[in-house]
Amino acid sequence: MLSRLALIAALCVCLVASHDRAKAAEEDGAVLVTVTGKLGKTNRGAADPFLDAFFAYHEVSFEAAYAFDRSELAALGMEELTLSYPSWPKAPVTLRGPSLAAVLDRVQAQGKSVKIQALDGYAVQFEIETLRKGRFILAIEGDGRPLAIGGRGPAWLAFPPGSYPDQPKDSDKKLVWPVFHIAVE
Ligand SMILES: Nc1nc2c(c(=O)[nH]1)N[C@H]1C(S)=C(S)[C@@H](COP(=O)(O)O)O[C@H]1N2
Ligand SMILES: [Mo]
Repeated sequence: MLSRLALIAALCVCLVASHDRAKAAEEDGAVLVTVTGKLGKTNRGAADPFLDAFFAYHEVSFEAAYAFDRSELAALGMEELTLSYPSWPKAPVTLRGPSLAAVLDRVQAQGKSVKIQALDGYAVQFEIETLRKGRFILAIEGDGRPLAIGGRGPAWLAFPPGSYPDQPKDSDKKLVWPVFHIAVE
């Protein structure tokens, strides 16, 4: 009797394990955004001089960092922002992604400001206080589709007009697209 129970238990363990593998294969796990700098919590080690070539290209080095894949960003809670700036096409764009505040909380950000950097090297700086007060999201979805590389993806820093002190009413210049790196300073 006992051995039959043990067999059933072992079978269950195997089934759960293979289910987890299937799930892992479904979520591709590719990192979209990496947070570096003054963090209380990290989930990866130092930049690899060979494999982390794009960080090296941008002269970004780190001993530890927090790497977010799509599912981990989504798990922070998807906020929705329907946005339009005067220079944009007439139809507003609906963007979804976690709030910057949620990202900063997850990594236990300990600095005063953050630099948000795009693939082309374009970067903007914000006081953490400003990010926490406003409606800043790290959008990973636009009009129902994942933001793609070649488009505005992997992530787009989005916020409505009037989100930071002295933001000109019509200016979307700090809405950084192809975001891949956030440095807490
Ligand atoms: N990565 C990246 N993001 C960027 C920029 C850029 O050059 N590179 N330009 C900024 C500026 S100056 C503006 S006005 C807005 C809108 O740029 P677009 O009109 O090229 O979409 O994106 C901002 N985000
Ligand atoms: Mo601009």
